[in-house]
Amino acid sequence: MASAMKATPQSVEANWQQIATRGYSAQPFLDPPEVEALKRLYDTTVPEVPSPFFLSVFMATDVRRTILQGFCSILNQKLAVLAPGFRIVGASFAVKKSGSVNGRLGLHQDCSLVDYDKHMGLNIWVPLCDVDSNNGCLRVAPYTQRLNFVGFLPPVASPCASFERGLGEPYLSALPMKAGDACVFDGRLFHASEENHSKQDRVAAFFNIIPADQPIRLNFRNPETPDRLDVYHANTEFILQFNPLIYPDEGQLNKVTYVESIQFQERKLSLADLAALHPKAEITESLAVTRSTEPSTSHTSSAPAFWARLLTRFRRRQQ
Ligand SMILES: O=C(O)CCC(=O)C(=O)O
Repeated sequence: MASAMKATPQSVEANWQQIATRGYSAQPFLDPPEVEALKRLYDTTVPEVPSPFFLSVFMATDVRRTILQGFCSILNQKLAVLAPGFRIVGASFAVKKSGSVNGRLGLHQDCSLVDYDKHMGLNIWVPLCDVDSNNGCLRVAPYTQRLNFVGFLPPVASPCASFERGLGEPYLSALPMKAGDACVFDGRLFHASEENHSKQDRVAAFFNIIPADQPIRLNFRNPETPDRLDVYHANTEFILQFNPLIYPDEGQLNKVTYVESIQFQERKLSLADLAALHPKAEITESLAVTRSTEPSTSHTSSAPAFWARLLTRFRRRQQ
C-alpha cells in the first residue's frame, strides 16, 4: 500500500490550480493507519453489500451517523491541511462489488450543497485499495464544472446519457490511484465509474465538504413544478435521515428551512458541449496523479494561502 507523500509548496499549488481549472486533482492524502481505520469502520458498519454498486447513504440513519462521525474523527486532521475552514457534511462508503455486472455508474453530477455563485463545495473520493480501469476507478469529465449546472434532488437521467457510453480521453479520464490517495473535485464536476472486474470488492470513502460557516443548501425539484427548484437550508441530521431518491414529504420539509424558489430548465448535453469546455492548449496536458517522492512526515503550512488564491480565481470566474 502506498503511503501519503510529503506535500511541497509546488505540489499544493499545482493541486489547487488543477481544481480551479479542470475541476479536480488526484493527490496523496492518507497514511496507511488512516486507511486501515477506514477499513475497520467499513467492516463494522457495512456487513453486506446488497447491489453491484452500493452507497452507505442508503443505510439506516444510525449507521450513517456512525460513518459520518468515523470519517470526521479519522480524516479531520488531514482535512484541516487539505481544505482549511471546511467541514464534512456528507459521508458514505462507495462499494463496487467484485466481478460486478450492472454496477456501472454513468456520467453524472452529484447534488449541489452550496450556492456556487458564492461558495465552493468539494467532493473527495478516497479508494481504500489501489484502483485502476480494471476494478472501477473513478472517471472524471475535466472542465465540466464550468457548465455550472445546479445539482438537484431527486436525481433524473444524466444529461449526457445519449453519448457517454464508451467515452474516453480527453472527455472522460480514468484515474488510477493508490489506496489513500484523494480525488478532490468541484461538486459540479461530472464523473462516472465502470465495472469492477477484479476478485475483490472496491471500497472508497466518499465525502462532501463545504465552508464551515455555511449551511447545507439543498435544491429539491418537485415533480409537480419541474421548471422550478425549491431551495432549503438543512443540517447534517437531516442529511442523515432523508432519502436522496425521493422528493421529501411534508414532515421532512418541516425539518429544513425554506430559502427561495429558483427557475430551472433541464438541459441535455452533447459531445460538442463537452469539447467546447476544453481549452485547446490544455487538452494534451498530462492527467496523471501528481505525487512527490519524499515520504510523509508533515504537510506544508502554505495550503491556506493557495486556498485563498483558489477561491479568488473561482470567484473571478463567476463574475
Ligand atoms: O464510487 C464510485 O464508483 C463512484 C461514486 C459516485 O460517483 C457517486 O456516488 O456519485
